[in-house]
Amino acid sequence: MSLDQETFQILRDSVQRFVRERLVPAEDAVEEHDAVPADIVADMKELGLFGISIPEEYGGIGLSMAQECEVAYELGQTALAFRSVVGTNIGIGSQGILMDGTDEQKAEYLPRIASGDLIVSFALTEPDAGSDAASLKTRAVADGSDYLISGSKRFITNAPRAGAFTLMARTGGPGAGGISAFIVPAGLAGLSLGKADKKMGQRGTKTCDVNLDHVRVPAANLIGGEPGKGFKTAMKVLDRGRLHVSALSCGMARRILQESVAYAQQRKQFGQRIGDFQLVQAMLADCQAELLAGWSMVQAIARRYDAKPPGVSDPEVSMQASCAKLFTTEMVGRVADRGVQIHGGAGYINEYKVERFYRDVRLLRLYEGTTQIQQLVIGKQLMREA
Ligand code: COS
Repeated sequence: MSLDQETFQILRDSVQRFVRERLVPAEDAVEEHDAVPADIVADMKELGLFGISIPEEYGGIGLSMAQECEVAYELGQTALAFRSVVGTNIGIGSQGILMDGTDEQKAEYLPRIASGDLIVSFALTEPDAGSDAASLKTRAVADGSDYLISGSKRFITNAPRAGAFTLMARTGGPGAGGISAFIVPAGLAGLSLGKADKKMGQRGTKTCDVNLDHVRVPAANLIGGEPGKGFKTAMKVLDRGRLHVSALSCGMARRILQESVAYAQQRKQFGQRIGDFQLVQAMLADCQAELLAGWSMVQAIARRYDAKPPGVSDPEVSMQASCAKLFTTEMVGRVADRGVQIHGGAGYINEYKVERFYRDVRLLRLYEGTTQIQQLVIGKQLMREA
């Protein structure tokens, strides 16, 4: 699946323009009000951003992973809350349905996800199951032609906006093999949301708990129609998501570098621009080199991801996606840290973009698998290959 290069170029240019002309000027409002304005969400729909990863037959744009990464790179160059609005529809919320759903499930849900009329969240994490996802406790018990689902999900991105959840619950015994994935509509009786999480950064991004008390879900909503496959679905979705987050990290690194160069150009100390000092140039140079390394890595691995059959897991590619996430999310952390350093005291003041970005990027090393989980995935695969 991919869009022809010429049409893709047009799309990428529009996204670039949209980021520059619509999103960057709205960054302060998002920071102040902790919300992405509704007219911007409407424009995102118009641009087709909710459906970039969904095939054209379901109303999406049908980008390849490499193309999706290019778009994520552009969206990474502004406050990360904007990307978060479309992020779950593009990635972790929709992809389980696309990869492993039945034809009926795809036909019912994907067109509305692609248009942005339905926001879909990914509900894997629980109060006691974060990195150890296979230990999740939410239970789905068969009851006639339904399942009754009970449990609690934590830090669920876009839950307050969601019309449906791709939700992992235990239908069988302990461990990964006992987990199934369901499409759970948000309005069902017994489903309730916790209070909004107050986060360190990424203001405007909405997360909260999702609580389920005997929520009756038709068996037809079991993704793929077969129980016990949900953990693998979640892992495949995360492989993709990790590449997307890597591209996003590179985009944000680029923005922070631009902010830092601009500041170094105008700020004067000791009678000259601080950008003329070699110690400042060294920090800028390290940012540039690491950004180039990260972005080259993401593009190469995204092409390898595209070369394998869609929806099928390849342990080597999964390992490489983890390498990308490990490197790029740590890299943008270092870039943000240097960005603050270059700005000096101003970098600690909220009016300057680097102060916010410094807080925003901290999450990149945590969600869709911490750095340590990426290390485990990489290490395990290396040992397996040996
Ligand atoms: N694609 C497809 N299948 C995968 C897979 C992948 N990327 N990774 C693992 N699997 C399969 C394994 O092959 C195994 O299948 P079999 O039982 O048939 O052999 C099964 O899933 C269990 O795998 P494993 O034994 O490796 O599972 P672990 O419990 O050791 O967990 C980690 C593996 C730690 C990597 C996993 O739990 C993980 O990614 N945790 C982080 C979760 C996360 O990212 N959370 C973020 C929240 S979402 S924003």
